Amino acid sequence: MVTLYGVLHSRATRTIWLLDELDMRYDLKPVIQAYRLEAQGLDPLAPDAPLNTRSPEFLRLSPAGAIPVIEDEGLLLSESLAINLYLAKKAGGPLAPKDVREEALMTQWALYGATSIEDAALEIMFAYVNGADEGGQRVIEAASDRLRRPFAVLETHLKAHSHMVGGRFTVADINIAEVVRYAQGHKPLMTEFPRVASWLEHCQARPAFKKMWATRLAETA
Ligand SMILES: N[C@@H](CCC(=O)N[C@@H](CS)C(=O)NCC(=O)O)C(=O)O
Repeated sequence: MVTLYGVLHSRATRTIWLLDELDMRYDLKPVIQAYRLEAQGLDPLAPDAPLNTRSPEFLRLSPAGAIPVIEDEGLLLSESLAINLYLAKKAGGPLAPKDVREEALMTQWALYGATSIEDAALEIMFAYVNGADEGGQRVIEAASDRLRRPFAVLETHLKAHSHMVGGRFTVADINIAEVVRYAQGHKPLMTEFPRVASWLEHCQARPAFKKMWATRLAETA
């Protein structure tokens, strides 16, 4: 069985969504971000601290000190988008690439999401989490400016294609949806890209996303 280290308030969401889509059993071992403990005034290295991204035991699994990480039959793997591509390929079926060309396209979109979208989208999400005050609004505007070009790429792609790859819902949709989601709270940006917005809503209407989201909302840590 796959062991997944992480919490739902992290990029582990994308792997949990995929695991449920694949109906793959997994064991979730909670590992919280060290910075979240510090924000609560706790020392991540205190003997009674919960397992966190700076715990020596966790750093043995993830030298980068980042969640999510999976352990599967002796394979230790980090980087959420790579984890998802691996799990989809291992499971096979419609979410996986059907050939090397689809695999190449799925890799292309995962890298595009990570390098051209994720950072700016996260800035928007954190600005809203922190109350979107005047400084936050400036961050949101600057991040939106950086996202207009990659979102236009997605918009053009989704005008011609129902999904990211292969004309069906795949791991590529999960990987891009989970990166775009960070900017979803900024409605003025999303309304500029109606195809992206409707594709995202369609992805998020899937039972596996809803299950993951309900679990995330219930997470106390
Ligand atoms: N590119 C990595 C990023 C992993 C990452 O930064 N994870 C955050 C949580 S979403 C983390 O563990 N931060 C640890 C910390 O800052 O202590 C991935 O996609 O897995």
